[in-house]
Amino acid sequence: MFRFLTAGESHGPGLTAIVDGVPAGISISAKDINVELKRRQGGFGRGGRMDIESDAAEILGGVREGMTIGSPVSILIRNKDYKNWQDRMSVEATGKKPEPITTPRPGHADMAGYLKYGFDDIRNVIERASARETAARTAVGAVAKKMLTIFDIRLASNVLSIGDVKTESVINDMEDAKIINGSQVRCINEKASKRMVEAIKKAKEEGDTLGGVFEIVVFGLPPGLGSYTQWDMRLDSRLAGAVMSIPAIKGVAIGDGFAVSEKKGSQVHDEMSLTRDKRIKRTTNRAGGLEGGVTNGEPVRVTAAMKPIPTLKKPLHTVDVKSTKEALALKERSDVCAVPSAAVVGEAVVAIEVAKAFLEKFGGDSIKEIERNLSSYKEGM
Ligand code: EPS
Repeated sequence: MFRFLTAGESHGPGLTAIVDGVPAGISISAKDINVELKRRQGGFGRGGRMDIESDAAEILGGVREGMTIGSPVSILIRNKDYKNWQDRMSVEATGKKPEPITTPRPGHADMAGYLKYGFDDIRNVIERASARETAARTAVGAVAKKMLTIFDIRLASNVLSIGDVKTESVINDMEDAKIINGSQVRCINEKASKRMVEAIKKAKEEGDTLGGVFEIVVFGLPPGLGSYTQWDMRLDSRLAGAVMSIPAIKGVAIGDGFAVSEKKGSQVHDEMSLTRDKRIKRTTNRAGGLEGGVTNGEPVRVTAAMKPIPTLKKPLHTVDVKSTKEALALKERSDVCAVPSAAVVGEAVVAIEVAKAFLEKFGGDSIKEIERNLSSYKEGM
């Protein structure tokens, strides 16, 4: 079973991930992971922290001579910023209690975490709830992507809106991914990209933040991943859960999502016909590649809505939990918009779920074994 855990605080020494169930025989290097880490760090609207960090993975286990060996893959990403935070984030006891944070930001995990764990310093919550954790998940996603690429399964993401600036342009093939990588906001539509950048600039001037919508598309999936036989085997629900677990995501849709509720059945379902060589084809993919929670051979399409980041330069009203007086929320350095980064994280978490489902269906301890299983499945189709 492909599974993983991450650990680490945003301003602590670093982030770690252990990925278990990685088949033997995948060629991987820190460089491969770093490409994804760099993509995640980019995007117009990121704050000062990204000028400090240049995320780099160190692989500490599970890889020998550039190949996975079936053992757990262990990854470390150091936080460069830790050196500036040792007074507040020391792992070892210093005897000097850092000044506690007592003004929770509405919309952040601050208040919920403070109540849940009974802390007197909200810093303990901020540090782990921070979206910095997604760097570790992006690294895990890079391992999943490396495996999927062997089987010609590829992923791309595209920003569909930032604030009220929207585009209808969606990803049609992997060629589109190249255009998107060239956009400052990871949006395929050049005009919309420019307007999105302007919207972020304006929000920054106003001391505000912006959310948005992005899509993730997976190409090359064989039919039959996931299962309708149990609720927790349905791949659509697993993908939705994985994408919803990215900080600030408030909505996830598969295929045409919420829009299908307004339409008639004849306008929603993807009809089947035969090609000249008698293969079954679909003319539309409104289902987003999933029927009954199982891949149907069409590209899988997931869309996610991200709320604006809750750390505002022009802080919101809150209550100081120590003095119990009304106050202004914590004003920390932060991003103005992280939708393009979240889209890259979306690719990672979708890659992880797809890799899990792929290994459930074709699983083996080595890539060679998986190749045999896949080709025998395809022969029987
Ligand atoms: C984040 C706040 C900012 C972001 C951070 C997520 O960090 P800082 O407080 O250090 O300025 O930059 O994102 C990352 C560090 C990252 O790697 O994505 C938050 O509160 O969630």
